[in-house]
Amino acid sequence: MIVVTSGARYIDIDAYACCVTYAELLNLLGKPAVAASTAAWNESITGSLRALNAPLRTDYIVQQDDQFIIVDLSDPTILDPLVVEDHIIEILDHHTTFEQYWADKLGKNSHIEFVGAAATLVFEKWQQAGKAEVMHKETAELLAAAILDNTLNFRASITTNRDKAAYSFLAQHAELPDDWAAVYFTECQTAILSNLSEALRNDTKFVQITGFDEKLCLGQIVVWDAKGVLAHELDTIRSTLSGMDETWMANVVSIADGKSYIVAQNEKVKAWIAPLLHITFNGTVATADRLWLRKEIVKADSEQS
Ligand SMILES: [Mn+2]
Repeated sequence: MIVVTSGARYIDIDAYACCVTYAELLNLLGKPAVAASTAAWNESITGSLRALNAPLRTDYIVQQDDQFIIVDLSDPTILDPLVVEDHIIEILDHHTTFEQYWADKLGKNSHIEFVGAAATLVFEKWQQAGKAEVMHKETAELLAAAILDNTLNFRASITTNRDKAAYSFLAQHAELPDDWAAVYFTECQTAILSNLSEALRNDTKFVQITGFDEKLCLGQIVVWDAKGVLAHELDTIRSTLSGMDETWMANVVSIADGKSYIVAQNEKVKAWIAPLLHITFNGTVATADRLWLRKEIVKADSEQS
């Protein structure tokens, strides 16, 4: 059996959609596959999407001869605990850092490409297999949501024309309404605010930053409109992240106004992020003139060092 899976701690809609829809494609092509994950699901997997009941196994027992495909992840230190690393046969991801590691191990089966969503890579697999036209509507909807979410409604700078082309096909195929982005992201925001601490903990990564001995605890939430969140929830953001690590920062991504709001308290963190994003702090909050994804911040940091 081929097990399609992703990261250990939590999965977002991109990882979820990739696991489910790639396993579906492999089965369609006569290769027995199962989507499986032991991770928590974050708020980007909305109630409406969960209600589609895509088959993602949370209780899968690994067999000795299972092989693994990793999607939306390439950091070998945070693979789902299901994974036996030596049995990985393919990677589809869009994060930086481990390109050479997997190229050495997997050769042409390592597909790490800097598109906006890993879901775009999976969609292209459907196209290459000549199966896109027979895709279920629900499958198209999951992939479309993943592309919207990971590209922040195409406003993130990592967005490529490949993401736009994939979304255009998928939205039409799933017959999504024109205002579907607002509908989707508003549902995400409502879920996030219903338990902000948990949402933040489920979307926090510890990243190595230039000039820091310790890793930075970098929380991120993506909402439709951040203004209310910042007016009422700053204390929650502060207490949640400072409870995880002394060296923390939050990236509050506001899609409707196309901006990132950076929250930080530690002076060293502020002194690092302010020139990197060309922002100025007013107390603990700084407003960027554009959207930044966490992975874009990490990339910008590595490029200047
Ligand atoms: Mn992704």
